[in-house]
Amino acid sequence: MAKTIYVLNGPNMNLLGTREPKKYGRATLADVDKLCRATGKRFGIEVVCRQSNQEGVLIDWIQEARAKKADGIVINAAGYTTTSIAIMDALLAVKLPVIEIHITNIHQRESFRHNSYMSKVAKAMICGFGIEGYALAITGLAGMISAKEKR
Ligand code: DHK
Repeated sequence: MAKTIYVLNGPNMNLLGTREPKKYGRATLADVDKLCRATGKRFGIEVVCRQSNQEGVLIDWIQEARAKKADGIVINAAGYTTTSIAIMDALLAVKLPVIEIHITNIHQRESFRHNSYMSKVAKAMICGFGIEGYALAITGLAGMISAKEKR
């Protein structure tokens, strides 16, 4: 059966390309979505890309991923990473493999960015690779999904 994963981006990620380019680079969210779809295609996985500035909308999409029988989630919860117990609970509730991703190396930044609620429930976390991290996250998740299939 065809596989699907959701790639969810949180607040301000719609501003990629113009937002603090020294930290986040010049690539836009459209570039990220394109990279994600192309990476998924290499593994025969359809990638659903979504971005919202609102916590509840992100939670609805996490629940939708489960309802639509998606195989996993890649999430950059951005500013909600360090605050949202509600997003963490949604990820726990849907019982899908989750990969957390950040464009920057959050551990080299301010200490308030270090404590990630997503890391508490994610299978793995990638940070500091720029937007290439999304391709790495999808590649890793694709490996997990196919390993699970073989079990
Ligand atoms: C993006 C954000 O918006 C910040 O709030 C995080 C993350 C870091 C990133 O590197 O992709 O702290």
